[in-house]
This record gives sequence, C-alpha cells and structure tokens, in this order.
Amino acid sequence: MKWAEGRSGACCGCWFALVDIIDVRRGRLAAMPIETTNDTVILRRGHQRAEVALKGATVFSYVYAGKERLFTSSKSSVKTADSAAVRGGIPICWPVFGPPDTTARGGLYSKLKQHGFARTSIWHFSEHDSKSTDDAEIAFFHLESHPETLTLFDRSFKLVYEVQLRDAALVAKLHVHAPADSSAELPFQALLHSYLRLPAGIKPARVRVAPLGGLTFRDKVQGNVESKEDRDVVDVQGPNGEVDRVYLQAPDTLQVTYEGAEGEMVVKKQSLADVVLWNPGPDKGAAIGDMEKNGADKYVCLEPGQVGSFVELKPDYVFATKDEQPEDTPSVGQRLQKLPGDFINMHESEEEGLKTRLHHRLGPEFEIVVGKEAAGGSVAFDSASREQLSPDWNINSALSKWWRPNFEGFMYPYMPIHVSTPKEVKTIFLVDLPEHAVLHVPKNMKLVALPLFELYDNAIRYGPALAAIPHLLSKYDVEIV
Ligand code: TA6
Repeated sequence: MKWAEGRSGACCGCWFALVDIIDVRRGRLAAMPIETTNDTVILRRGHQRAEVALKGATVFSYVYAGKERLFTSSKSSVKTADSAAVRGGIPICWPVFGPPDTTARGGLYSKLKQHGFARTSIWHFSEHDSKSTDDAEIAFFHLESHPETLTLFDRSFKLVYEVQLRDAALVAKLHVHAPADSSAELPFQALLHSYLRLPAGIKPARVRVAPLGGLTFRDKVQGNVESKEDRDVVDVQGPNGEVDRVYLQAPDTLQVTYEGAEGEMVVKKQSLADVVLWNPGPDKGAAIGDMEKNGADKYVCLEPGQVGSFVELKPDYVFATKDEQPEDTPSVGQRLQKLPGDFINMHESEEEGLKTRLHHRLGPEFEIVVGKEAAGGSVAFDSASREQLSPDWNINSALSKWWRPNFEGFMYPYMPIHVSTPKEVKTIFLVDLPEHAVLHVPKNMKLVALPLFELYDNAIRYGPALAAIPHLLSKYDVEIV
C-alpha cells in the first residue's frame, strides 16, 4: 500500500492538496462508470471497487484483487441520516485533528468536536466534475462553508475531495481553498484517518512500522508527552495493546510489515509532515460504541496528516471596490487601441509616477498619511497597516518604450528618424505583484488578468504594444507553481 505524493500550490485563494494513494501494483484494468446510491458513490474499474459515503466523503471500502483493503466497523452506518462519523475507511479530519484547542485564535475552534466537522458533514458529489479517464475513475466531492459551518468555524472555505480509482491504486486528494474574497487567514490541520485492514489472522501486535527511528513523537497514551523514538522498526504494542502516537516530520516513505508473515504495505506521502499510528487495543476498542466485536484486532490506523502545526492559508488578493473614476477615452475600441496607463507629472520619475498611478487606480479610497498628522486629526496607523491596505508595488523593469511622433494615435517601438520631439512616450513596466494585497478597483472599471496566449501576436485586438508583451517576457524564466 503506498501513500503517494501531494503538492501544494496557490491559485485565486489558495489550494493546499493533501494526497494519499493506496497503491497495490497490478496490470491495467477496464474502466467502468460511476454509480450513485442515496448515500454513497461507487467506483468500479475491472475487478476493483471503491465506495464513498456522502457523509464525510468517507472512502469506506476499497476492494482490490478480491480483498477489502480498508476496515469499516459493521456497527457503523454510512447513511447520511446517521450523524456519527463513519467508524473506519478514510475519515477526513478537518479543520482540526484531535480535541480542539478551545482558546486558540480567540476561540475559533471552541465549538468544534474532535477531528472537526468534515467527516460528519454531507458532501456534494459533483457529477459534473467527475469523469472516466484512461487511467482512472475519478469522483469529486465538494464541501463549502455555509451558515451551519460558519457557526462552528467562522471561516470561509471550500474543500474539494478527489477520489480516483486507478488500475492498481486508490487515490484520495484533499484540496483546501481559502476563497480570494475572504479577508482572514484560514488556519487548519488536516489528516486522513485511514483504517488499514490487516490480513486475515494478523493482529496489531504483529504489525511493524518503519523507519521511525530518531523521530520526535507525542505519546497520547502517556499524556501527550513528547519523546524521541529510539527504534527504527516500531511494533504496534502498548499498554493493553494501545498505541496512539503522533510522529512529527515523519519520512515520506513508511513500510508496514507483519512479524512472521509475508506481505507489506508502503505508505508514501508528501506535503503531509506527520503521521499518526493508532490502535486502541482490545479493551478500549471494545468500549468504542460503534466498534464491531473484536474490531480493534482487524486494523491499524496509519494516518498521514498535517497535525504538528497548522497550515495558514491566506487569501492571495482581496478585491474591494471604490468610487468610479473618469475614463479619458470613452469608447472601448479606442481604449483597446490606446495603451492603458496615465501621464506622470514633470518632477516624477517614470517608476514613481507608475507607483502613484497604481495607487490611485488600485489603492484604498482614502489616503493614509503614515506617522504624520493627517488632515483633520492624527492617524495611528503604522507602516504594516498601510501595506495591508495598499500594496507596495515593486517596479521590476521597463519592458518597452513606444513613441508617438505627432498628434495621430499610432505609436512606434522606436523614435522615427524624422522626429525630433515626440508628442508622447509610453513605457511598459514589469511590476511584481505583492504576495498578498487588497486591490480597490473603481466601480466603473475591471481588473483583468489576461493569459499570455491571448495577447500573443494579437495586435488586431490589443494593438502592437500589448501584443508584443509575450515576446518581451520570454527573456524571463517564469516558475509555474
Ligand atoms: O488518530 C488517533 C485518534 O486521535 C485517537 O486518539 C482516537 O481518538 C482516534 O483518533 C479515534 O477518534 P474518534 O473521534 O474517531 O473516536
């Protein structure tokens, strides 16, 4: 069994992707359509089968090569009408793992239950996004913040859970999105609480997990005391069989083997710093209300997650509006032909002039005079506040200059030889966007993000100067994240 790689990237808002892949290698199997029932979604591919409960988007069954690879207690219900989390499969722990810290961040988590609300919420199965590809049957599930979640956790969010049944793997990806229009950060923990079914006849005490040597771990059986693991190979044995350990900064590849028996499972992970190893032991297992008889003997939880620290997803850009600003070229056609931008004052350098114009166009409505008396009273803002309200634009470099020799509209990327004093020079600058910014856009304007392929060689629509920008940017190495 292999936990595969994850990646985290950013888009409008931020995405943080946690990935785990249950991967048992075999040849390619035939693809089959996705089936839905009132409470579940069923993926089939050749002889493989996965079933996901809408409750918690919990993958509660994964059958490969005729064997069930996950443990789900027969006393647990996957029905949406049942409010309890599924006891087994891969419950999603989000936005917290374990009992919430009720005082942190002004009580942000104080209304949450253990492991958060994602695993007990009813997720929406997105038939529209779901698809069959050469490599997998892929089902998408969404959970967005709504009045009920906002009373529990006062943050906007969107979770997208992607379950892929591949030829020889089950992929479960959790993406966390902090909407760009949210003004607050989105601090969360996340963990995929996987109940790995043990081969018949193997009990937890014969399970070995490696390599864990040298790691710091929090032992929840010993009151969350933090210790150093001195064993490279850890056996799932503890007081009365109970093991409950949070290994911090664990290796991205872990092996699960069985004392005196064949077979192994490989757990591989990325962007999931930590891993939890848990089994309640027979006594505590029997005390769990929805645990089937001797259920605790049939699984070990090896749970990749981000639990040692919180992820802080910050909205990239917050878009606010402000009063209209006069347009100096009434027609759209003219505006497209006329380069955007504005004129600078005599004493201004081009860079300073551009910063002033950017602030005028996209800065906050009102002017903040930092550190001095503002008209009509003193302002207690410090420089940090000012940055939050108005980005400090970094003018990177001049990309091109365009000259207008006379009163006609046309401009040239060179000074025509017969012209001594051009009527106008326009300089196009590359400006680095700050990492986060509040952009106040005048109500009568739009802030447009144009892909380079739209501009490329499209002088008919955008004029020669803008259409030339992709060529000019080609000298830069752009890192796509
Ligand atoms: O992941 C281990 C753990 O945090 C254990 O401490 C135990 O509480 C387990 O999760 C199950 O929690 P649950 O709320 O599903 O009963």
